[in-house]
Amino acid sequence: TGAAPGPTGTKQDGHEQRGAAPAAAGTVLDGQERREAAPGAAPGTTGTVQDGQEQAGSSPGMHRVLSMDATLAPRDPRAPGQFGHPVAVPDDKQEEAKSRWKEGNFNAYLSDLIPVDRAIADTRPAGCSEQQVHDDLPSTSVIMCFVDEVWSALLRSVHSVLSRSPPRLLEEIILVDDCSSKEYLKQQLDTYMSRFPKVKVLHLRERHGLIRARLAGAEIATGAVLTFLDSHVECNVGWLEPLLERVRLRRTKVACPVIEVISDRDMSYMTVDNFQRGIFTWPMNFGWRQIPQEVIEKNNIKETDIIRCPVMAGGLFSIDKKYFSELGMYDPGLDVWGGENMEISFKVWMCGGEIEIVPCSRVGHIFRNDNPYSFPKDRVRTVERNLARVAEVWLDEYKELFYGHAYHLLHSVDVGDLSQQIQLRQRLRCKTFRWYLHNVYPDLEAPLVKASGQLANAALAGCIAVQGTSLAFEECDTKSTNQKFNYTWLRLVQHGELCLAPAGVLGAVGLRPCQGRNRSLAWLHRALASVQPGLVSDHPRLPQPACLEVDAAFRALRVRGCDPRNRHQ
Ligand code: UD2
Ligand code: MN
Repeated sequence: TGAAPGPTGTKQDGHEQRGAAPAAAGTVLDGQERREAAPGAAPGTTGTVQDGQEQAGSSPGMHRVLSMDATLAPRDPRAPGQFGHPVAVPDDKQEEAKSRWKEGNFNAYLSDLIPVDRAIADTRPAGCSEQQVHDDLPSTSVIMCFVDEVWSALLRSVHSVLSRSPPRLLEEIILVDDCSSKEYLKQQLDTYMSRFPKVKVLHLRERHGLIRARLAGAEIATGAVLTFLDSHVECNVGWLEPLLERVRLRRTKVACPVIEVISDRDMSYMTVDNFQRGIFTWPMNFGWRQIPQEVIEKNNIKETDIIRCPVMAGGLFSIDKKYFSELGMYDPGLDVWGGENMEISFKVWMCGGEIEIVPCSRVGHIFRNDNPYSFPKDRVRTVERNLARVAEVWLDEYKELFYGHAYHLLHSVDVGDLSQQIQLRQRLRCKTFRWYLHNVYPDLEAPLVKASGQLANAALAGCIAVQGTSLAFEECDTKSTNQKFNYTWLRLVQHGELCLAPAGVLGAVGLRPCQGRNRSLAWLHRALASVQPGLVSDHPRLPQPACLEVDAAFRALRVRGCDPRNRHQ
């Protein structure tokens, strides 16, 4: 395959591609029927993507999940956006709406128009409202950090928590203001929130970035469980208890709701396809992937079954507070935005925990196409550096795949001091990334070697061969082990412990002991002419581009300036 794009360019999270369908109109009322039509209790199955879920009758010490929806009979049923319906911008407000888009990279005008406590459709799968949860669930601190959030979106997030969470389980809501510049997020926010005793506002005096802002919130939290949310969400009916139930079941379970979509354009609340896992592709881009239909059928997976995920999206999850602290929380060396979801996911799985999506817990989120706030340093570099930190600490030998897909990072990124993180991993006796791949994410393609085979030149009908510690060019023979080379993700052309390398200024090519990260040993596999791809040395002291070439007279190998017409290259 061709070179995959680095973390550069595209947003690190693949949220935009999230398949979304409008929630059926009137679902609020339909919900009841659906619930009654739900099939009876069936034992869950345990599989790789799924975890057995106890179905309960009327067990002592348990109760049916509380619907807790004060908004089901809304104050103003005819208000725009009520029940999560789409809203249109009036013709004479188009300009205004457009000019306000940048405030949050979504329709801030419409957000202000719809009630901060609107009702939304109960999008839970049939059966969820019958599920039993324990009476003694742990209480939670909800932590929401934000920088320059749109006022009404922030309020709606808070109200959705207040009106749809059992008060007994909601210890507090901690709003961490990550040094916003907007005036209304200062005094006015404190004043508004002062009428809700459970809401605390923490103003950071300098910009921490979302990762360290969450840590600041966690530090003052008093609940047994921490529940992190973004500041532009709407928690749906019955969202909290199913999350806490998982943590209660085992304190190393990290529970994520299904993230539904609040349209950035019309503010409608949309459900998403069921059976989606959080996954990543190289170089650690987050994405969603549907569980294949045959897997669903074979394992008889139901819509309400827990889905185990290789990685979480990042923003919304509940975690036991003590466990989070044992895990060292987040690497505090991660800046601003990005990569922390990979870090926490690898850490949880490799150090004995689990990441789960709980289909009976649903929270809407406004997905934006771009971050609406500025990055103190370059955005792309910030995210890349965060990911490189994660790769260095958690990926073991597989970090070569990360760098292989983001090759430019290999020699340009300064990841900073990692000793604390490496010590933490040792102290926790976490498993290897290889273990993670085999047990948690077996469907990820992660071959340690990128390609292997012969290095042939078609025009001269010969192959490169190793003879002792030097190189020769001879007749191709697929059976000859001397002609077998590996091409690694770090761009090394490797034969055992030896690597193909330009030697000295005269342009001769020989064999040298391999060293993982060494540009002078690296070769880029590039199509130069239309014929076939060749090897271009990445040696920093050779004139670029320098191509691997067969000296036809002496049948020796050398590097020379690339020339598309030279068929010996
Ligand atoms: C996703 C996650 C987000 C985070 C991010 C990767 C979801 C729904 N969202 O991107 O939580 O894991 O991936 O890092 O899974 N914020 C600050 N200070 C900053 C930057 C952001 O407080 O310097 C706040 C921001 O106001 C928001 C939250 O952090 O409430 C997450 O940021 P986002 O909404 O821009 O991230 P998102 O949803 O694109
Ligand atoms: Mn967000």
